[in-house]
Amino acid sequence: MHESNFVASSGLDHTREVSPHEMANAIRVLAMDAVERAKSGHPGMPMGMADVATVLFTRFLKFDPLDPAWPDRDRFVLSAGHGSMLQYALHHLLGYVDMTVEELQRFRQLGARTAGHPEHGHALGIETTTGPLGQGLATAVGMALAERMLNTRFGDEIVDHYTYVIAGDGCLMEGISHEAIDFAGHLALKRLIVLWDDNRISIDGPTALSTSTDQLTRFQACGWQVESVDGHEPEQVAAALARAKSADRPSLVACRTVIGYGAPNKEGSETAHGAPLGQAEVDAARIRLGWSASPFVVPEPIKTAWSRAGERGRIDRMAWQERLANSQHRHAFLQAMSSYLPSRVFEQLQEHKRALFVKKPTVATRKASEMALTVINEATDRLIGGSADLTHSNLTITKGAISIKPREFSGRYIHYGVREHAMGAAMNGLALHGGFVPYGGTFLVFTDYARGAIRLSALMRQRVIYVLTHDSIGLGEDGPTHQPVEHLAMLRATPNLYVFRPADAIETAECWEIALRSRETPSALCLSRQNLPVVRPADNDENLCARGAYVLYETEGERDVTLLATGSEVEIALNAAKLLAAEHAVQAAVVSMPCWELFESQPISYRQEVLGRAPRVAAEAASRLGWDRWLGEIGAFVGMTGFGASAPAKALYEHFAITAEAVSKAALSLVCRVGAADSVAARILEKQN
Ligand SMILES: Cc1ncc(C[n+]2csc(CCOP(=O)(O)OP(=O)(O)O)c2C)c(N)n1
Ligand SMILES: [Mg+2]
Repeated sequence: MHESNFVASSGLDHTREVSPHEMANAIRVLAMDAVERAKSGHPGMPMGMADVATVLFTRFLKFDPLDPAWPDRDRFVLSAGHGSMLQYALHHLLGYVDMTVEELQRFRQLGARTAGHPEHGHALGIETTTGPLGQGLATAVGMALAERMLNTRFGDEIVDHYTYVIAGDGCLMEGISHEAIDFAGHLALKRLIVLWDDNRISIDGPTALSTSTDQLTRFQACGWQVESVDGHEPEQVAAALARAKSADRPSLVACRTVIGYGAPNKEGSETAHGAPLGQAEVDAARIRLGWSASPFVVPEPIKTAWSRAGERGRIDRMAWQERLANSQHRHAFLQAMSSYLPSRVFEQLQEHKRALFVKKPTVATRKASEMALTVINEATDRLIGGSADLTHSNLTITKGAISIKPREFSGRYIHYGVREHAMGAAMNGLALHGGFVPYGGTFLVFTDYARGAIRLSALMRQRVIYVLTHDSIGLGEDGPTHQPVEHLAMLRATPNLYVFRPADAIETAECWEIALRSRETPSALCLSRQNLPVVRPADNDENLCARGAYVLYETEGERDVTLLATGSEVEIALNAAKLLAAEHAVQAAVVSMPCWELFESQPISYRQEVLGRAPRVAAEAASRLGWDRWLGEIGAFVGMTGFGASAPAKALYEHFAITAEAVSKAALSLVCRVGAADSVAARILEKQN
């Protein structure tokens, strides 16, 4: 099949026409050489998709390697991230300055730009980190959505690009793909074009081992335009791409390919998927492809043809810059694309905080979040809200916010549907694309369903804000399926993620401020369903949550014990402190700890000052895991030891003994156990007499 691909490509005539197949062979050879040198990697996918990628990058994709961040470039997402050498080979051939041949030779080595899977920020032009299959596809939905929303705001003159995805069988098998295609199809999200590497092979062998879905029918049922082509016939691929570009909906192009194309003994089989081909097979493939050049060497005419392809976008880019320079939207567009939010957002939040000190509202922190959002969204249109079908529980929509609808992208609120994972990934896409700060809501317990995307928000250093309400047994009657226990620990274990659990309306406003200012860290705002009083005693313009933890209530004399708590349990800790003082003459300080990560980053002197030297008791209606970091050797913990139950919140707090009495009892027994007991005992005796 496709014998025309196997043509000699090392002739010395530098002026002759180079065929698309020869250009594709450059990708194939670089991919197999790099994997061979690294003794690790995936040659099959780049070799199979080389023809498709050549058509896309030489005839369709709008980009300029000299300005990889050009805002109106087309976005390209390699959702099948294991085929990373496809992207690295393309970048090298197209002239991305950082993708030198040395980088290809250092594929998968420490510190190389050519990481095992494409990582956003490691090399120019990598739009998103991929590898967890299906994520790229769902992230691309967010990018395509961002394009449409910005286009509505700024017009075709400035925003006019496409989002292309290469996805494999694995991406389409993953559940997240269904959330993503269903959602994109519903919105009629045109300009999103998925090229499916339909090679019918995955790691275990033929995909027939585990799936018999008719993918075209599935996509079609979700509202996509679909067609199928021979992925080794460039003209077929090009014709399909042209049709996809003019579709009024998202498009799937199923590209029938042969994995490991060109490797005579391994092509078409899973043996080409994820291991070096072996030198003998690489040599045989070279002969088959008619490629006599040494490893990592691309013959001159082919190299030149690729360089020319890399220059295609330059004129477009310069014309765009000219249009922008003369556009009435210039200033607004540049501001929108900057990662800094207007200062009025923070000024308004400060005003809001002052008003809260006066009113001292007793509200659930989810409500306090809505109050903060109302202020923020009035001050800027940069935030794009949403929820996974829990809008009125998460309180994520603000007054006047219009919803995004099919073919209508002027709104600023997204009904993601019951699709937590795709919501997280789409928010990553919105953030990566630029122009927006996405926030989206679900119940804290369902972060399990969005975990893959949350992890990538953190890894990619994106400002994505997760609004996670119903943050404990305090949600009550819905029961243990809905009551998070281990989720705070899971989120806190995730690097580069701020996990906020504010105690009242003031802390909530402060946490929102930090989340918005954190341009390279995503945030998880864990919020209560139940009402909570304002616990912050004194009016203070300083954002105390920014220190992660602070002393909310200090004892007059030396502390006997320090009570640590977050969120809804701060009120309980304060009551426990009162109880300890009134009934036992025990001096307890109370520390609110809305964000461990920020506290961890404070100078040790501050941490010591806050934590004090007295024994510590922590209260949090969640699992203990992680708390020992703050408790020290002799601390006590009041919280959950198993799953919750279905009952009114008050009954649950009693039942699971997360009460002021329980905290006070734990504190008392701790104080009696340690040396401080003598002086405390004396005071207790004195009181009793
Ligand atoms: C979420 C997730 N699960 C499992 C893997 C491990 N994995 C990497 S590639 C692959 C098979 C993918 O098959 P396909 O997309 O058809 O790629 P091909 O073999 O055709 O290159 C698997 C299971 C992964 N990367 N991500
Ligand atoms: Mg496959």
